Amino acid sequence: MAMQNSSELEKNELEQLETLGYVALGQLLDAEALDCIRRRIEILLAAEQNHAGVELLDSRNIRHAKEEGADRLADLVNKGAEFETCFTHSKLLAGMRHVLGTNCKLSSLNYRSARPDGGEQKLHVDWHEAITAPEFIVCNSIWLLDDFTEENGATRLIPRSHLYPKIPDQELEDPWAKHPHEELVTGEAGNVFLFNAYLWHGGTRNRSARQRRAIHSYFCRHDQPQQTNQLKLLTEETRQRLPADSLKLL
Ligand SMILES: O=C(O)CCC(=O)C(=O)O
Repeated sequence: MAMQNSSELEKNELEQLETLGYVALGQLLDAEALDCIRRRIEILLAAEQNHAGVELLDSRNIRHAKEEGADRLADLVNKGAEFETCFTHSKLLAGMRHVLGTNCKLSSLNYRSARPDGGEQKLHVDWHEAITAPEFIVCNSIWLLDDFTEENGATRLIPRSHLYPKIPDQELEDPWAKHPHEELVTGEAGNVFLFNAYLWHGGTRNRSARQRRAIHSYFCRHDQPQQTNQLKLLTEETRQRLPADSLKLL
């Protein structure tokens, strides 16, 4: 693991990221920012309809199959200034750089909402294999746009599993089943969790009557292809708006 220490995260937070595979970054979105993001998302969902999420590719660059029970939006970099903080926040970058090295870049910035009675996923990692090299290649974060509770489809994760030699599909008889070591990511809207993308994780079923919304800000090592080709998709408007430091992350 690259060891980019940063004053933005405490030593114990970086240690937790290394040993457990995830860390809570705290409340990084205030009520006003949350409101702006939620309103923009409503507008995008209404505008994109069946096309929502079409830019989404998996870790082998294959178009993501539509997920029953969940709504998706992709390429948020080009879809509003509201989303900028989700890939430029200094605490997020400190965590990403600690795992991936200083020159890491944004791989994709997407939205996912678990609809009532939907959202259940098998345990998986966000890469097609377990870690094989001494360094990690991808790292993810989840930005809570609603409170995440035991009932509403909070993400589950298995602490320390980023170091396992196998991925859930190879190791588990039933990756959909409840895992004895799973923990739920719960917290108030506005909180952010950064997790090593090799950590076994997945959405759970939303048993509430309301959607459970989140943004995933996913990074990769500098020498890796991005999940969304950010420079190819970059619009002139976004290029003009973003400061040089943020553009570098793309
Ligand atoms: O939104 C969530 O709770 C997890 C989503 C996830 O892990 C995925 O879509 O790969």
